[in-house]
Amino acid sequence: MNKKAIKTEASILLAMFILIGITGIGSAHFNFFLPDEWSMDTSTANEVEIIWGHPYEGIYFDAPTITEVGVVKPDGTKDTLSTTAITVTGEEGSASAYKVSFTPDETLDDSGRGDYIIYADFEALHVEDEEVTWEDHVKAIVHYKGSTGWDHKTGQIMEIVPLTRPYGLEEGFVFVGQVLYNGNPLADASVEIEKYYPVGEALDPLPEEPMITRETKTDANGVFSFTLDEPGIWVTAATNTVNEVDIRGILQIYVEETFPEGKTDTSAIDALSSQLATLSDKVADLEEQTSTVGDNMYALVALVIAIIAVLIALAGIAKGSKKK
Ligand SMILES: [Cu+2]
Repeated sequence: MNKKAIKTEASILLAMFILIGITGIGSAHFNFFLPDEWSMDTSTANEVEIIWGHPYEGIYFDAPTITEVGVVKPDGTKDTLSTTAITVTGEEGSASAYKVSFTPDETLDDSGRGDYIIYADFEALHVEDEEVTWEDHVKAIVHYKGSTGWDHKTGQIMEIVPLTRPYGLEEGFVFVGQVLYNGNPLADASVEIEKYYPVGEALDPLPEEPMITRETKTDANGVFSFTLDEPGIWVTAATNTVNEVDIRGILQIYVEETFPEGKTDTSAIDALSSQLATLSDKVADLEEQTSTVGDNMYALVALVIAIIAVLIALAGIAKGSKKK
């Protein structure tokens, strides 16, 4: 092999390493839920898919074994649920997943109105490619009419308890949560944050890894916060590494598309319009007078300037309300 060939081979290898780095081989796997509905109006069955993969990129893998799956009801009691095996199709092919279904419990007080926390615990799974062993404990809050129970604890070994009510949120809200390990606040823990995109809807090309999976840490009381800057489903995962196993508490948060539009406040426009009408009348008066008194020319110029200012203000308000 001549020198040139060796050089070419070396450049190809270097290019491959760079590419592997960019495409994010190191991006995080998460177990996550996809319920039919995040906010229920009727006491009907809510089907929940349970998927293992990269929620941002829409890449799915065969799901790890579930040890327990259930729902914490608004009164704090638990029902376990049974899983059905399903197949989901992601960006890079299909994978085994699960489905569970729950219905609000109408035998409870207030006909079962309140918050239902779906939770699932998984067996530890070693992922060769990423040289990590993950053991996930996932939860998500589904709202059914009443607002009691969203802060209930599931009692999972690793758990994120929301301090901000995790629904009725619009983009721009700040989310605050607390991480518990064995029921005690976990200080200085890493919390990863990643948005879910339906298959085929992620940015193409993908942004760099730090923009796909964000990270923050818990304070001395196990508390963390971050901004929900887009509508959709968010996956947050707190990690505690014990005996080389990454034990994770995962909480999902749903952010509404947009809040319904309120009535437009037109009071400022109305006030300026009436001012404009008054000024126009004065101009008309002055025009009559200027034919006889030349000194009033200055007053006329001042009034015209005032009218222009009011028109600019009106244009500003119109632009502002359009933006909303
Ligand atoms: Cu991964």
